[in-house]
Amino acid sequence: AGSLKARISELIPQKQAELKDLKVKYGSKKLSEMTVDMAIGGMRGANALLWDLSLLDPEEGIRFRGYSIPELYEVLPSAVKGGEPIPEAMIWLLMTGEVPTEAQVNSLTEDLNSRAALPEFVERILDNCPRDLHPMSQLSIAVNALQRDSIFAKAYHDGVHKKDYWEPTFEDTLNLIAKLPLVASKIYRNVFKDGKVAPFDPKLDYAHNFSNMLGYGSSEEFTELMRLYLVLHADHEGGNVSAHTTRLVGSALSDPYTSFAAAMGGLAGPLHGLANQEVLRWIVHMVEHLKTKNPSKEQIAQFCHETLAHGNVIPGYGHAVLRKTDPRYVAQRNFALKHLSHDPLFQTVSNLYEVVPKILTELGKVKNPWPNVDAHSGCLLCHYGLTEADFYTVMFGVSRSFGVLSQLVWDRALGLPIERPKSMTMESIRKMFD
Ligand code: FCX
Repeated sequence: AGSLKARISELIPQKQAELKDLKVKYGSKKLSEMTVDMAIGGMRGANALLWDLSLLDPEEGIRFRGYSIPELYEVLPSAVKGGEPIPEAMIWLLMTGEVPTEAQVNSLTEDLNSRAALPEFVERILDNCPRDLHPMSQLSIAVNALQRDSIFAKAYHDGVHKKDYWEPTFEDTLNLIAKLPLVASKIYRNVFKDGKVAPFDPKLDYAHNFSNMLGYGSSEEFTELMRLYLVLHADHEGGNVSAHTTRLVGSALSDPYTSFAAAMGGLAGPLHGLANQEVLRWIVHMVEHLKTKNPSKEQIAQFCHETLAHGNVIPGYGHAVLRKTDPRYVAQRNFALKHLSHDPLFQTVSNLYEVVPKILTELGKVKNPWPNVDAHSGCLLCHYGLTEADFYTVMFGVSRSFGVLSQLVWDRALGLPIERPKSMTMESIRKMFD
């Protein structure tokens, strides 16, 4: 009692009734039209997924269970007075739709900490990965290996009843969320440092252990940055590649490990999560190319034009749904203004904000010229010495587990079916309309 699992168990009948009511009342209503353009164009604008954890408004940005990012700062507890919200509180909010009490947050921290250890063979697999295997590939490998202990896969094998699917899904989800900081830290320490990971301390919270194991725990500010980072990247409604992949693969009743590993393959794409790596690489390249740590706005504009002339995108700018500056960008900018306003890299990131939107607008085809979450995260991490851009998307992945796996628990609790949209050939489309 009092645990996250107990609370979810209480909420399930209500949510099942709500879904039934939705079907009865609105089952035959149209959510949007589907045009040929949409089928060709990545299904942009198709309202085709049910996803309860968060909703993205094109103008306002993301709301998590109804709360905007500024509102999260008001309602979620923080570890430092007036500081960043605690990731465990975010997990509770995403899973239940309810703001947790401090006691509930503490119980979740304890629960997660009791699940954090890795099987030895997974550590060995990571130790045997070559250093030049991309950290995201190593993450997928480790998550797939953790699948050995999937409670859902075993329960399914043993014939668990449909109505109980959510429970082993929940166990796998919490186990995986708990283990990801150590997986990520091991990858980081192996690839970029001496391979040694600081010991896990069961008395500390999730973000504090994560920053310790990465090797940055002596800085309270970095730990606060981890809290912010882990909260901001947790979910971005259901249609983005990592969320949709988890849903799609999970809908075949693949277990949470397999579903999440697949999602990490999607997050590793440069148009999605890898953009945070690309942003930093691109800025470092610009600074080197221009031979100054403080490029002027004119120099930055010139460099942007060159990037576009080469047929490349400006990483960190644009979005498939958003049409304004990403509030996740704003939250990171606020963190920078509070803690590192004189950092030269931050100055450049700020200058980009003044230069890039105008240039992208002039192209005439970019639907959103404003920065997204990935335009800012690298400069914050760099400030504290975490300069290895190839690692950034792994941290994004740790956070993304909170949202996509919580939704997967609900997919099982609500009995959502296997996904199977209909596809068309060019010829069949022609025949339909000629
Ligand atoms: N720089 C240059 N061109 C861009 C651009 C950018 N930042 N953003 C969009 N465009 C171009 C597109 O490439 C497309 O060109 P085309 O017609 O010649 O193919 C045109 O503008 C229309 O695209 P648009 O409808 O605005 O954008 P999409 O919905 O197709 O794609 C992404 C959205 C995010 C993929 C796109 O804006 C992009 O490539 N941005 C850079 C990469 C990035 O930052 N990704 C991270 C997004 C996100 F926050 C995340 O998932 O982490």
